[in-house]
Amino acid sequence: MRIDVVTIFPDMFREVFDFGIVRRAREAGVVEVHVHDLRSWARDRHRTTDDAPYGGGPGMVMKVEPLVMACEAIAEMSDGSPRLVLLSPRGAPLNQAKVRELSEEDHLVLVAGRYEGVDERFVEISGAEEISIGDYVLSGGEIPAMVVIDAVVRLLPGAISDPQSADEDSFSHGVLDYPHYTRPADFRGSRVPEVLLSGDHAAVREWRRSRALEDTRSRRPELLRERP
Ligand code: 9D3
Repeated sequence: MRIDVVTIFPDMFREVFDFGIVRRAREAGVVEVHVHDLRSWARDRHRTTDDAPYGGGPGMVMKVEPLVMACEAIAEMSDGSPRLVLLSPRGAPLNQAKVRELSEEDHLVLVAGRYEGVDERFVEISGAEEISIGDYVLSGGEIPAMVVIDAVVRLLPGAISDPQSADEDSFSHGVLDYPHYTRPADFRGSRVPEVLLSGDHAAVREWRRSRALEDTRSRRPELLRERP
């Protein structure tokens, strides 16, 4: 998979791709990530990428021209038309089903917004799909873009040494994960549930299944109601 990011803060991305699964996936040739400075497509002397909103109001709006130019240039870097995503608080909330869908693409272009928002004509002209990572206010789309990359890359074939762990996760089955324990069996009198020490694999499986359901019911009941 190829992933391109368009941002006015390319430096925010440098480090995050150098650790963990994303790094391993890059080294294995499973994914190629390119980060672009939107300012390279700003044509005026000050390389302006934002301007005041028509109709008034607070803050600034990202200009349509550099965004469209950037996406057109990036589309030409690969054959076919990439899947274009704008990270936006107005977007559809990200979930694991969407992550899985994105992970099946050959080429993703992620556009990180800043300021109050992006000129709506960019969305119309480019056909970008708007995605939010949740109902809280961040200062831009860069961290959401990193979230999408992290979630997508770990699903790519070859990114994780044990592919079972990718699909046994929370949300893949619509319930939370079961709780985990490791040594010591007794820490300050707090003991690991006896069944996990028993060696009875069927009993362990049943305990995990029931704790996962129980915890989902008490913490995230809406996951059970939304189950497909
Ligand atoms: C009062 C209007 N604000 C909308 C909630 C303006 C506004 C706040 C923050 C406009 C843009 C932003 C920057 N945020 C993002 O670009 C963003 C985001 C987010 O803030 N939360 C969750 N997901 C995302 S994806 C992009």
